[in-house]
Amino acid sequence: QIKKLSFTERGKLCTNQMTKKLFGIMEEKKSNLVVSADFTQSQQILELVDKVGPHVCMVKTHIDIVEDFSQDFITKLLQMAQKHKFLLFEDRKYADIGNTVKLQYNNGIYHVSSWADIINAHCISGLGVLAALKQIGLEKNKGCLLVAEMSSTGNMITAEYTAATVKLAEENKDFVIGFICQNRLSDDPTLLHLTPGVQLKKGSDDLGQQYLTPEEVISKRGNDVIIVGRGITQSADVINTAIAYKQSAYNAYCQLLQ
Ligand code: BMP
Repeated sequence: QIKKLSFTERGKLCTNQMTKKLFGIMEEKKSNLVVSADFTQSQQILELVDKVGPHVCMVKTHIDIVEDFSQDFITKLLQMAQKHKFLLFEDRKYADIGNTVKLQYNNGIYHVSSWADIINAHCISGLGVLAALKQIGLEKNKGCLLVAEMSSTGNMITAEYTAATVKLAEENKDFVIGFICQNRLSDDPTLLHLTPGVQLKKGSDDLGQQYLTPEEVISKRGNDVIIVGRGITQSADVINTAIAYKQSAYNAYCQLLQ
């Protein structure tokens, strides 16, 4: 049986300010739900986050799928984040050599480092990717998640790769706040386990995505946070569906409390 500390207790143990902040939001809103706002029009994203904002600890974006990107959109997104008290996670999965990743994070048209609280990375290219992201993110008090496992069928991540990623996270807790994963990978209560590939019913899509239920992800597998995209965004009743996911993930976590 997996046992967990409460979000508040875990927050107290954190020296990383971003993790502390996130645990604070999770406790206050009783939410370990992240919504993945995978729409291509900025208005759709803003409407979605205004509805689900009160129920999520974080909103995940793929900023490079937005067709009408503008600075004004970012300004409004930041206003929503403040209004509803959630963090912004840009799911860019940086994976190149350090110098390139640094430019991708800081420059281009998106200037991700100026607005995203949290980003993520594949450490496939070695230590440079993390060193580069840290050079920019650390002084801005940003956080980074490492992709340690994936939800998609046939993904090429091996157990050795996952273990090496966990080691990197544990050695870089000044910047790394946890993992994108399918299973609980570290006993360290200050590292977060965030799991995508979640719907209320187990299943799959037609392009290799595999879904587990919130109960399976949180209480059986011991992860901390669910990331839900289409399960919420394609629902006819976005608000009540978000509430259903929030309650199911939160109740599943509460069952594990020591
Ligand atoms: P959906 O719930 O609609 O399947 O969306 C899942 C989201 O999580 C997508 O934005 C996807 O890019 C992301 N994701 C994933 O599905 N599996 C992973 O292993 C890692 C991800 O970031």
